[in-house]
Amino acid sequence: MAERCTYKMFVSWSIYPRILCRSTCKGSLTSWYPVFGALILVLLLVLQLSMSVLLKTDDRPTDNYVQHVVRKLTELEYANLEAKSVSSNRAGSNIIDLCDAFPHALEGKIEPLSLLKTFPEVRPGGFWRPTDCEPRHTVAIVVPYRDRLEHLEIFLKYIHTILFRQKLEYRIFIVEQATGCTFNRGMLMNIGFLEAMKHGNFSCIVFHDVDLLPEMDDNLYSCSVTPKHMSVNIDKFDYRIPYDSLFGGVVAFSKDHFKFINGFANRYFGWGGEDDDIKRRVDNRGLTVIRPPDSVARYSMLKHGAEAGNKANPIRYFEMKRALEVQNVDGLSSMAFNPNMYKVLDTKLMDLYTKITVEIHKIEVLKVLPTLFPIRPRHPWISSKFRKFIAKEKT
Ligand code: NGS
Repeated sequence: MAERCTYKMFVSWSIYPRILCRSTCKGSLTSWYPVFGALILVLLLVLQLSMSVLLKTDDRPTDNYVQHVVRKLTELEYANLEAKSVSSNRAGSNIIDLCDAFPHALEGKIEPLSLLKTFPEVRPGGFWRPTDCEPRHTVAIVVPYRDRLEHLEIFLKYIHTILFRQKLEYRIFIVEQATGCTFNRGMLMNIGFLEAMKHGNFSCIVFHDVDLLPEMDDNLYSCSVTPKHMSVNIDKFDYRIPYDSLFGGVVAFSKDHFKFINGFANRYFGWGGEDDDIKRRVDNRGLTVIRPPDSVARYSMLKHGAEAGNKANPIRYFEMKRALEVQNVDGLSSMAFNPNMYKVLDTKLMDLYTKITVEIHKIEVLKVLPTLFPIRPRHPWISSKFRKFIAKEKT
């Protein structure tokens, strides 16, 4: 009888079996079965609830999946571009067709000979567009700069050579920070972006360090479906990426993506951290970084000693901790909110580039942030370091 009772309880999963077998079950474990049944039901409910909460808080595709899709897209982009590179220019036609997506002039490795070239076809301000076809991309190259004339001269020759071959409409903006304040790479890029938009309707912006020379001309200086990290393999690091999330050197953003992430953070004064910060901004907005194939994304770095004006930023790691917390406050948005953060001193059209000289006002930059250090320091020694730093900042 007891066996029959057990069977009934499992089949029905309800409290009825207890009523049904009240007369037959003899005060043994079986009398608890309805309680067990109810408990299991409650457990199932809790499980379902927690699953739905988990799914709700992270309903984005997993990183692995996104990376897989992006890798596929990159491969397709590079494979198809070559396939599509059949010349589309019809002889004798007045209509100018779109330039090839992967122009024939691209040779891969850049020969040092090209450095001897002069560029009479570049218009003042460093502007050029092909005349034999309609360019597919309108690109602003923005270079943060201070006191590296010998690098600038070499850089310009390399970059113009490549951009011609890639049949892009482009303009080069060198954004020079006037003396008097610690170098601020991120903010110079933001200023370069805002100033470039005054000179043309660029759909793509490439942010470029002046000491990096592209080695391959098929590393396309145009924008992809997501932000692109172009300087992946640098000779200085033996053509190996030093850490996986590196996003410094040369990066390309569509205009809309750059606005979407609120640009670079302005609060990094001195060397380091601003590129790691923008990578966090990109991730935080659900964008995935795309990279050209390893054989293409190769750069040489020009040698330089440590600069007096660009010492490592001692608080970069602390600032990185609040990267996401202040993403909406610190960036393009704060520059619109407080126009006193910088001043454009001069805009000059040079033979091969547009030179924008700016003055950065550190106090105004830091003023727009909620507080300097909202993160509670965990260790007393950090705390004293903080206090000293804040005291120094306020003077
Ligand atoms: C990291 C820096 C980045 C920098 C990268 C490579 O350590 O800003 O090295 O620098 N991050 C921090 O300091 C937090 S490189 O050797 O190429 O000048 O871009």
